Amino acid sequence: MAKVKVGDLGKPNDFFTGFLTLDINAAGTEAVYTDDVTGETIVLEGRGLERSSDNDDFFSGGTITSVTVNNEKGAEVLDLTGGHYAAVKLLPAFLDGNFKGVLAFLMAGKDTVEAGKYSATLYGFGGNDRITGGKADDDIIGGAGSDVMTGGGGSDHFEFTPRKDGGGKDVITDFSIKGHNADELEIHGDFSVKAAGSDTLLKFDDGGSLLLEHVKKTAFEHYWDHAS
Ligand SMILES: [Ca+2]
Ligand SMILES: [Ca+2]
Repeated sequence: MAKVKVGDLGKPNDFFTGFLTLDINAAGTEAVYTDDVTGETIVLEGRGLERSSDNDDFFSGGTITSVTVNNEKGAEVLDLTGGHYAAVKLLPAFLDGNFKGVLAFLMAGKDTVEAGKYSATLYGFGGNDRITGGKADDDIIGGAGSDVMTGGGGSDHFEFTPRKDGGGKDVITDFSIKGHNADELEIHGDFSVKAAGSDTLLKFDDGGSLLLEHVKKTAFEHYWDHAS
């Protein structure tokens, strides 16, 4: 289970051009990918980190336990701790899905994801995640698994896609329907609306559900009629 703090990351796929240089320290405990074009860096800590003899940019072994991503100005935009990853799989994940592919690889399990002081795009990816936005306006996308999401301050945008296999019981703890910090809900799929005490439960035709805590069914229906 990794703990992830996300700063001013912007759109993940704007990160890293693919022109990367890999440096590894002699002890095999720290490795740094530097983007030769932008100066952005990914700092990896772990153990037994080894460079592939076939390709300078690949690892041939080792375990990554923490990851820090810095932008072109050297500011930290993502900090991940408590992970356990086979280093050999990192660059293939990048080649497969750019930097978003790296994040999907790092965050495939059950994670806690938190925003810093900037607006952030917070992905949960696979696994049952706990995602918490900050004071600013955040984009929150839980992905697969059953995720618990809290927007925090600001006007947050939640994106929900039900899964065909019926998995995914998500919860939004602080969805705000009105006022100047009203949140937005973007839903891909058809659903029915049920009252659940003082909460509202959206049940999706393809399986899965989304619980909006502290939102009354009538208030949600009024909101959705105007939003869609
Ligand atoms: Ca998830
Ligand atoms: Ca927020």
